[in-house]
Amino acid sequence: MIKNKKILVVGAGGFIAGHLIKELIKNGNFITATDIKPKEYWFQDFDTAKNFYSTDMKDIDNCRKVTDNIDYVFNMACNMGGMGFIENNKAECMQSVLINTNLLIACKEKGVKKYFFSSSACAYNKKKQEDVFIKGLKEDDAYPADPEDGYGWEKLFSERMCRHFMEDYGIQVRIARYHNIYGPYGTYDGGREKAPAALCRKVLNAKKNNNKIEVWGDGMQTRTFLYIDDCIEGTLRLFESDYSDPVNIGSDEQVSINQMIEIIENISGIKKLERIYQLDKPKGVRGRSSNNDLAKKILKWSYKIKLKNGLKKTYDWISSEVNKQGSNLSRFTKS
Ligand code: GKE
Repeated sequence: MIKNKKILVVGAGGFIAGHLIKELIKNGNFITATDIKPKEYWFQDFDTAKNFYSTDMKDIDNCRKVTDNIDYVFNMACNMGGMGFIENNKAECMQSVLINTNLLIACKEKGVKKYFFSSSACAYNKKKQEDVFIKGLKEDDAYPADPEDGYGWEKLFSERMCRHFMEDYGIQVRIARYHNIYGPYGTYDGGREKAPAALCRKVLNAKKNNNKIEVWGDGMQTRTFLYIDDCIEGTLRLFESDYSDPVNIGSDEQVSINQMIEIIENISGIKKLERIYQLDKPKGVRGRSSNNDLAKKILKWSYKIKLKNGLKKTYDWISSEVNKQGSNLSRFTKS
């Protein structure tokens, strides 16, 4: 367990980082938190973490300012979202490479000991994800390189940048490839949302109007989805391990989008909705799953929360948010 350390979390206003900071504070660490979004748009608030900076970490001087007297850095920052965002903002997504590169340079200058990089399943070779149900992707399946356009290339390039900073300058790096993380405080509207939250929102809306649900693609495409609590546990175990190559932090509970919609319909108690399949919408790969053999072997970690249980918590949270504030888009649309 990481305790009593001075930790910089970059991308602190985002979904995963918000949950990570909560856990790090609980374990008695001193957090410096940065995000490009103004603080009122951060997904979670942390009054107990004294140092907040709303600043652009693509700028190396800003990276230098916040890495003074820091033990560990978690780089959770990138301009991203679900397929609806990354398919239409490739140049924007690629620029996140500036955050990781400048942050590593600053860490090297300031003598930061250990560095975490949040990579993604989008780093995997697309050609290995062309069938609906595929064998879980193993870490070596990222090569030969053919990642998701834009966002996936940034993640793969930044993984290698981390590796070379370790080889050449000795900074310890830890790299997780996240497989579609979902849960409360995740974006559920405004264009950056991923499928679990988007479909929860759509089922909620369908209850209020025409009992129809718009689905991107034919609904046969498959994914695995990891609940946020499992993600944080796996992330902290990886960080505390001595393993510096990329590791899958994901689930191997592979479902089609149609199957996920059925799970959400059962959670909501609504009768079966009429599916409207939008074949022109962003679809990403045809099939994806995470092979967790390496995480089990080196981290003694695997996910615990089954999709139906995680979706129940997510659906209930989104429902309460929508009822509380209408759709609280303001927090999710400010970039
Ligand atoms: N976002 C969204 N919204 N996706 C939908 C919807 C909808 O209303 N309806 C169906 N889908 C389908 C998409 O067409 C895609 O085939 C699948 O759900 C998953 O979409 P997603 O969650 O937006 O994103 P992907 O899993 O394809 O890719 C994401 O993977 C993550 C890592 O696993 C990336 O967008 C990143 O968020 C990240 O790299």
